[in-house]
Amino acid sequence: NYDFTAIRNELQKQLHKNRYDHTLGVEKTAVLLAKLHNVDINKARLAALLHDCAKNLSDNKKIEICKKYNIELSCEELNNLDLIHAKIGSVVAKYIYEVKDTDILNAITYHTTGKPNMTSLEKIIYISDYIEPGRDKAPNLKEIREVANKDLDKALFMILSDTIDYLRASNNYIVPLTMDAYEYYNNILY
Ligand code: DGI
Ligand code: FE
Ligand code: FE
Ligand code: FE
Repeated sequence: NYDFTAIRNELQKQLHKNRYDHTLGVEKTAVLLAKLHNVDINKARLAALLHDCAKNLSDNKKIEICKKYNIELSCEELNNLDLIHAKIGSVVAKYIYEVKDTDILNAITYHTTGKPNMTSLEKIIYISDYIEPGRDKAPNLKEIREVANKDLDKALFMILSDTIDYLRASNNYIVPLTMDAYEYYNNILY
């Protein structure tokens, strides 16, 4: 019952060309993973399409939306507004695109950091964001793509691990939720 063509057209207006192309790559990958792992395909498609819908909003617009919807921001988030495009994207999906499904909204909210105990849909969006065909810079992509077809938890953990390594190496602030997700999946897998 969602008009995916209308949503794509709107996103094409809202996003830079490279970001729109990335979005279509995530859509394709998420649909494929949904089929392989028995997840609702239309939910995966919608979450994938909207996951970065707030990515190219101006800083002022992001802050305006946070105020309007009472989204609390930590100092670190205020200093790195790109970190909150996922949270804001979820709010935009809810109030502008009229998405009501909380699994879809959460998949958008947690697509950058991950979190402990994710649903299959949340994992698929997190993983698809990292492995879609347009991505080529991250290490181990070939292996992670193969693992993702068989084992979502394992692929998720590989991405969390590589992301944390990368953030440490570049002296970047690490969101507590990213570490929580890493610890959680490290515990249940190993
Ligand atoms: O929006 P995308 O570029 O498609 O992807 P994304 O929303 O997953 O954002 C990717 C960036 O987010 C990537 O450069 C790693 C970064 N990131 C993920 N977890 C953390 C983080 N950055 C910081 N500073 N801290 C984190 O915990
Ligand atoms: Fe993103
Ligand atoms: Fe990501
Ligand atoms: Fe993305």
